Amino acid sequence: MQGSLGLLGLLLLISLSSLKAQQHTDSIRLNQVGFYPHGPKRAVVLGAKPGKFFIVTADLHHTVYTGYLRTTPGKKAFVADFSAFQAAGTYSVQVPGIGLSHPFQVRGQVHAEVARAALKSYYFQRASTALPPRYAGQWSRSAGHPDTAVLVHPSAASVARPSGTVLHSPRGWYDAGDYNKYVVNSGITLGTLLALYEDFPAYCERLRTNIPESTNQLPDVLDESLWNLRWLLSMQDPHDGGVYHKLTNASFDAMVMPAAARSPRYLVQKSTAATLDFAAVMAQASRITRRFAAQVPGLADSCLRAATSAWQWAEAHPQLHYRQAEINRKAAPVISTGEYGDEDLSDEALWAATELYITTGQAAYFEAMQPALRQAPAVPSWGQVQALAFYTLARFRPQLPTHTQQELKFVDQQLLALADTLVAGGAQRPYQTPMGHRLSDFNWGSNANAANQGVVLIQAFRLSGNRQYLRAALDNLDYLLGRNATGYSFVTGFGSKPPQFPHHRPSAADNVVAPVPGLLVGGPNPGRQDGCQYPSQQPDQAYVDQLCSYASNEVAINWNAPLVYLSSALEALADNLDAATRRSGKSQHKPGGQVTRKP
Ligand code: G3I
Ligand code: 9MR
Repeated sequence: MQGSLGLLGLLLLISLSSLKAQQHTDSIRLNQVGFYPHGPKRAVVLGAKPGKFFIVTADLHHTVYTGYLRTTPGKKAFVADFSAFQAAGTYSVQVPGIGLSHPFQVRGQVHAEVARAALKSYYFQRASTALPPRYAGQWSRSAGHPDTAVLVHPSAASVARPSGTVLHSPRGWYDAGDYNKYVVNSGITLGTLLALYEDFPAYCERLRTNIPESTNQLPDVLDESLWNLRWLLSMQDPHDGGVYHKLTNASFDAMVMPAAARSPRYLVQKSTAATLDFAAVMAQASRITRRFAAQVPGLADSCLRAATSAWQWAEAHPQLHYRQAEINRKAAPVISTGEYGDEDLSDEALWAATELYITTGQAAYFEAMQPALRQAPAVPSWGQVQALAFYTLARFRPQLPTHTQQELKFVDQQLLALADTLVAGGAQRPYQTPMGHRLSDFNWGSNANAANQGVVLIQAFRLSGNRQYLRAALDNLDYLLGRNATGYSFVTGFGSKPPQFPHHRPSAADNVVAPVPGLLVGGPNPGRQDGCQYPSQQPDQAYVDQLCSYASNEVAINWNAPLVYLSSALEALADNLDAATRRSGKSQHKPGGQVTRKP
């Protein structure tokens, strides 16, 4: 008895120690999903000394590449650059004295599944419908929030629709970890997803996500967008064209499944921000759905009518801000859900005017675009959408009338200038990314800044053909998938160390161990407004994978959209990355590294 226990113990010890020998260190930070065969490949190594690093096969039997660590300025970290290694397979980086990195793949279409899952996540966010196992797998669930009897809140009361009027406003996507539906945030989300379709239509035709509409003639990204767009149409008051700011509970639902959340829902005050964002998206959707008149008859016209009347309402009410505290002083019930308040609407007005101009060609909209057109754009966020107007102008400029060309040159120049500020100094930063170019990159939803910077860089590549922008865009995807100061891959279900406990009600309440996949969490946020325990307060490390952390670990539709765009665009453009690497020397004798042996 004793002898056999001893043997068992010995066996256990042997297997534990070989497990330990193979344990992956957190000190080597890299994209945990992988790399394109001919693309750039970098890992950042913490706590290392100068010396060699190795690329080893997953079974640890072969060393396939040997390189030298390069120090970063400030000597805070070392970079292992193995771009010259191009053979497909599964590998780890090994650094003597440090250990073995998380495994990664080298292969073509290495981010295809990330892109697909990031888009599919919107299906999981659908309100008012059941998600059957056929489409949702282990995350199938019953329908929640029918939104067929929504109440007009006193703040939204009008003669035609007095307080308490019951309205129909089903479908749409849940905003985030909560179950409310906010027009402003839907605006930038749809604008970004529709921009992906307009910039990469052929790629979008191939991007299939196994949703109920996958078998129809529309690309899935459009079908998914229509789920939210049809809800959005119902947020407009047909009597005057104004758009309600949000459809919301009075306070956030408990951490329960959608079907178990039954609180009354309200349409609150109309706002200029919501109405302008609505106008922009409807104008954009109108020109896109016009190409599919056979599949969605009449929709293009409905969208354009909606956009036009929204624009007119906003012209008549240019500064009607949604200020929740003010409303709560006057009206009941008190509303305590997300505010999405914005006091500067010049960018929303520019965006709406631009989309309407591109769709209709009417000179009045071109005039309305002045003078905001002359302002330098910023990386987009829910409250700052000027860049979305610039993306649209850059896309359509070649088809616009000659008299506009001089003025619109500014757009291209400014987008390139913005991209240049993102690229500048990247090599000096510890993680070698545009992300972190300013300390203010790290705020609530910082990961969306990384993704949106990536979108700016893709735009700059499209305008200039300069591959430096494309590589910088990939740097930010590498950041999101693990080459960052936390060591997490920030997309649920991807990489070896992804978030397990996102602030996402269905993931918390569904009794499934794995969270809903394809969701980008908010990321490092030194503001720590949730009051949870964080392992670090450093701006780039202030992240905690805990359910309580809505300020760093929530998910949101406006954060996922630039991830969908960035990962899809890189998939669509990956050949250009290849050529760039080959041009800069395909040599297996590149300084600093050598291919040791084919696996
Ligand atoms: O505007 C000020 C700026 O003037 C100031 O310099 C800066 C310094 O902190 O703060 C800026 O305000 C920030 C605001 O976002 C605008 O960027 C606030 O600090 C910050 O707390 C606020 O965070 C927002 C958060 O809601 C709280 O309102 C996030 O951007 C926004 O993504 C998030 O959205 C929530 C919804 O309300 C509800 N649904 C979930 C969703 C995701 O968490
Ligand atoms: O779950 C809510 C999340 O979606 C919001 O982003 C966040 C900030 O508005 O608030 C969360 O709800 C919390 C509320 O603000 C305070 N009480 C606890 C709630 C759930 O954690």
